Amino acid sequence: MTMDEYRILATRLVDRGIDVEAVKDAIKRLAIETPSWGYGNSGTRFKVFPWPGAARNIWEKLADAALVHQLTGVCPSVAIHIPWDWVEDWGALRRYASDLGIRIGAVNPNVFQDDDYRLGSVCHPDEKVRQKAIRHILECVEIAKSLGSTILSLWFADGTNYPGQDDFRARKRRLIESLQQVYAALPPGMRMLVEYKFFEPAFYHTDLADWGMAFTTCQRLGPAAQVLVDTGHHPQGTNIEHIVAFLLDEGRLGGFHFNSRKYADDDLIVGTTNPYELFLIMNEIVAAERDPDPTVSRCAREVAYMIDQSHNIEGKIEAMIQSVVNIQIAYTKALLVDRRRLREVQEEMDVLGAHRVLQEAYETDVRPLLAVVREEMGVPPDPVAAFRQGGYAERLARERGMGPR
Ligand code: AFD
Ligand code: MN
Ligand code: MN
Repeated sequence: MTMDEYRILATRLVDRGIDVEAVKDAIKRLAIETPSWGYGNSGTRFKVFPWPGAARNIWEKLADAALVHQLTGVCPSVAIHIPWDWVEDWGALRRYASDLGIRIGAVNPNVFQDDDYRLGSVCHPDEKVRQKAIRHILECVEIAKSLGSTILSLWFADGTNYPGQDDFRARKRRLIESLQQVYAALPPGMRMLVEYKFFEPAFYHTDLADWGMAFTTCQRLGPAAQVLVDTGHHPQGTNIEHIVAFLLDEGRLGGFHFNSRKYADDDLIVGTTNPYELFLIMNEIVAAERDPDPTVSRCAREVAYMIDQSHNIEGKIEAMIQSVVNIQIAYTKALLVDRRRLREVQEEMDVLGAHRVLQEAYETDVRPLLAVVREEMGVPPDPVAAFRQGGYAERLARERGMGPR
């Protein structure tokens, strides 16, 4: 990108009445959390293709996350997953992250891989299994406290594979009773984000299958419980931006797990299969940030932008940087929507006029603007190119080899 391209774009934006400096400040404020599990080898149930240099433990995952933050300037926190990222000394991990210039973000309990969880965890028919899951989640609350984390990120694989296997309503009540025990242990300032998923690994029903079930569960728990929208967790054709708007208006949008889906929970790089949907999601958030209702505007401003992807055939770090860039592009385009004009044409019930206001923002190539913002932040104007030209992948491959499969 050249300065001439930026000047031409900035001039056009000013002509459209856009405060370019305010847009640049908003871009700099957008913090994106990367997941520790995105840096290690991962795959599908068919195969894990090891990647040369992939992180082999939490220390290497944090080092890779710090590199992504160094090259993008907007990824100061890393979500961790317990027990995958278990360490003896949480204080040492917190200091290690801090020395790298990053911090630990959301803490994700794992109540889907232990053999005891074959028939579920917090919804399991056996009280002893439910209590085991609750104890693990409570332990994660303590870990979050010792790491200075303010987000407990909950996803449950709970569900059934056959009609009649279990009682839907009994499972719903077990879920609420279990989560009420966790909610009671949340320290002030910590949020519980409740994630839904319409199927997998349960194939007949999932206990938290959609946004409505997660929303209702959060309402039953209390104000520190909010919904986590994983963009890969919806049936084909779902209008995710409408769900986002509804949750924002209720003050219950806690955050995202960003990825792309073509058919199911494909965990692909966010913004690659449907960048328009990502823009429309960001458009709802940017609009809500300006809502006169403080519940709505505060919720929008506190959204946790977290990536949750599984890079099966591509390099982990490059994929993560590309994800961050794609999120920044969508958010920047959403900042360019002429909201006053949009409201005017909506009130005039000018159907296509209103649609074109969004299109005008979406069709704007914002890369020159992002390049200048990055230079002002002291990071490379093209972080993907910087990674590819920096020799990082080759060095890590030499140092780490192929890692665990
Ligand atoms: C899987 C689940 C869900 C969860 C993630 C991390 O589908 O998205 O958030 O693992 O535990 O992708
Ligand atoms: Mn997720
Ligand atoms: Mn998922």
